[in-house]
Amino acid sequence: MKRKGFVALSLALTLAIAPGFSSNHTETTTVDASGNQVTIESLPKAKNKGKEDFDQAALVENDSVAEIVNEQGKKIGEKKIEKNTTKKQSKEDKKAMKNEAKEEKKAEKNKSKEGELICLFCGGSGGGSDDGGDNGSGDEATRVVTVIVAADEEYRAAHSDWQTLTQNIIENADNGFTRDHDIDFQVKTFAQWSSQGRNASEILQDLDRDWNGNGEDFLVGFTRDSNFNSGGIAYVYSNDPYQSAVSVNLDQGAENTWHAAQHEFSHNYGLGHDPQGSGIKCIMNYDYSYSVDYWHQEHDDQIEANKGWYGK
Ligand SMILES: [Ca+2]
Ligand SMILES: [Ca+2]
Ligand SMILES: [Ca+2]
Ligand SMILES: [Zn+2]
Ligand SMILES: [Zn+2]
Repeated sequence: MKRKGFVALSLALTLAIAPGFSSNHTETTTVDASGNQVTIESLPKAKNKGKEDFDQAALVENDSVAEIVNEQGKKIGEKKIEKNTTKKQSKEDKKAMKNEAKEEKKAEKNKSKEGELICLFCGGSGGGSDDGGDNGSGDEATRVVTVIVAADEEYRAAHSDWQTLTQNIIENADNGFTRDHDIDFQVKTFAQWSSQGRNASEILQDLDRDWNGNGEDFLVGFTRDSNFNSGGIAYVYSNDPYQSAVSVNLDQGAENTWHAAQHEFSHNYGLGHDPQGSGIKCIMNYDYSYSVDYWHQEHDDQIEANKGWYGK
């Protein structure tokens, strides 16, 4: 599907390809299909093979019903999504999880103190002044953000259960957002997508042209296209985008893919990367992207600051 005539424009406006500090790192500034000035960030593929399948049902924060649509945008079915909170039902449990995560982070911070002594340019909270933790105030309302999932032809061919699988990936990817930022991602649409492009950036732009504009907060693609030369890729916005925020994840099995999805959603909130080798434990550091599900303090702050971009 080709809906928009922005192709030539976006290509013409591709401004720069920065060399970056690692061979895997590419950064491109361009304009997306809705006219946002964006940076494209890509995540290398995982080094380790994570779990291929989910061994338990994902934590689903709320009931919802999603539409299934074909490549032409025509509704061809519905999928009921049921709340599943068997792992942590109560507010108390939620608090406990949050505190555990905070403790874990603090421990990590202390561990990396020695590192900070020799790392003059690590920036930020080197002075040990602590963040005072948790913005204290009890429960604010959870912010619900909506998602359209688009699975490409290669992905759908490999996974007859692609709707359940991608749903589980989103519901794992949002657990960190819910725990640390009270943001609940809900899938509203499952779309059939035909992916085209010579590399991950082009495939991201293809998804943007094909499927953006149906009103959800996030448009996320899942691909097995052989030209997709990355683990995941996303637009990084510097302010609230005009339309859906876009990312694409490669099929790397259940576990690696949900980590990538959480990383790419974080880019959509404006987050960049932490320097590799810095020891900063954060999903935005390539060294930990496939192994942790939380952010370091400054990135937490950035998500809080940009939370209002999406949902309500
Ligand atoms: Ca979830
Ligand atoms: Ca959710
Ligand atoms: Ca394709
Ligand atoms: Zn990234
Ligand atoms: Zn970070």
